[in-house]
Amino acid sequence: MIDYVNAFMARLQAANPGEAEFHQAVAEVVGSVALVFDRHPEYRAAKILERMVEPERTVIFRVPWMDDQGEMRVNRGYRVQMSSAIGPYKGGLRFHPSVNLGIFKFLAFEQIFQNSLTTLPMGGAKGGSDFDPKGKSNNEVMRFCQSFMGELFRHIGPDRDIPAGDIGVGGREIGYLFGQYKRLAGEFSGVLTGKGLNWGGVHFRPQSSGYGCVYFAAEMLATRGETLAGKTCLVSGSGNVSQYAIEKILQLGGKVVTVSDSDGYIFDEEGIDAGKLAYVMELKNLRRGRIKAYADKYKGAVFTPADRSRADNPLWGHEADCAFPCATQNEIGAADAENLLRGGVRLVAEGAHRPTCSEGVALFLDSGILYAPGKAAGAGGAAISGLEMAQNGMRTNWTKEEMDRRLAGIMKNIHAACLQYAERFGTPGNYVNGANIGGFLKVADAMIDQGLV
Ligand code: NDP
Ligand code: 2IT
Repeated sequence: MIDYVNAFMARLQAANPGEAEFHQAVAEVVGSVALVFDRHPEYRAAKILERMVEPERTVIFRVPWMDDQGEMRVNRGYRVQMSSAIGPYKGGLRFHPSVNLGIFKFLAFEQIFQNSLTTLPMGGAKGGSDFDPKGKSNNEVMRFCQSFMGELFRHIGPDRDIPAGDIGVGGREIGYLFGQYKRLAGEFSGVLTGKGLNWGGVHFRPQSSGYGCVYFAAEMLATRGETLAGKTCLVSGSGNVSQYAIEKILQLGGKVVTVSDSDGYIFDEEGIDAGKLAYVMELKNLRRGRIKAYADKYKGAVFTPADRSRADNPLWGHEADCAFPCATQNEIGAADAENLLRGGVRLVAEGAHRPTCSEGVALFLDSGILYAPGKAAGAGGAAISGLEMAQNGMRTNWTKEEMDRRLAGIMKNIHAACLQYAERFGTPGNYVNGANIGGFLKVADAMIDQGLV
């Protein structure tokens, strides 16, 4: 089997040169799925993996727009429609200067498995642009979104492809994108998720990714007879996922001592309480400020600027019980993983997609700590998006309590499925194998049922 895995990866790298994040994501899945091929050669014979790593469709387009000074600007737009085996394409839009085709392929590939794990009928996709919303006025963001949707609308639809938010795309951007889709398509439909509450959105979508990640962590701790109460937690990022991960950790009695953005991180030894979290939400969501301001307001807190020349990020060097990486891919390098283990971390639950590098994942798995990959622990957002699609189709409106109950139930089921598949394929307690195999089998069976697609 090792020969098959090596040959598969060599072919993938040759066919997709320079796409390091995509190679990394596929390598992990191939490693897990090899356990399935050992017992079920029919999946290998049907070339399921070979088909899954080839996007069904990729669209790359020009996005021209005008800034407030009247200057012409141009960015690049992307949509990678990776798989529609179990439902219409589904996945977020990311607006960030660091993106490229390889990053969207990695994210769209991850989304196939994450969406499959939710048990809801959604395929996998991802898209976005190298546009940076930071420092732009609302009008600039609106003009950009309108131009972006001017092309994207041809490729999406409520039964075809349903984008959502991701880094740099929140409620404001979804509103502008939806408004433009509605004009161009001439229909009011559930084409995007993360919509406003009074125009088709669901209660709880903003909370869902962060809350879901902490519900998953609580399930993991329960397998060892523990809870989050009294645990010290490191959280990275200060956006949508981080904010609500912190809120839920606090509700479950944990203590959060870090928060970050791309400029650096805050260490608050006293803990970020509900009042300080409200300040972070206001700073980030309304004033669109930088996290550094936290240390000006709360004198006990220390801001450490990001230093990309260092091999480690000191945020992960603090002593703690649990870590919740909720910012971006590869934010936990090998040195960070070592520091986390040295600092006493016993649980890592990923809110972001692949925030831990491959060496770091191997270290966590070897150490025997509780480690959950983002495709499982971060699935709450996708799950609630799936319910938003159902709500739109039924022209109904579920209550907040109903959504929270469903979210907790879905995270519990994903947790149980990960453990069950890990056990069945001979690696008990390995959430990486459990998530990859559980996500894979449902999609693979659908592909076999549907013939050569
Ligand atoms: P936001 O844009 O709301 O927040 C992103 C946070 O991460 C910000 O604090 C941002 O800092 C920081 N960040 C982004 N890029 C970098 C970088 N290159 N280096 C350091 N910090 C960075 O995004 P979300 O909270 O929605 O997304 C966070 C992660 O969670 C992503 O990996 C996303 O794919 C994943 N995710 C999102 C879901 C959702 O529903 N929104 C669902 C599941 C997963 P700054 O402000 O400086 O850019
Ligand atoms: O990464 C993610 O799960 C998202 N950005 C949200 C996906 C979705 O369709 O809601």
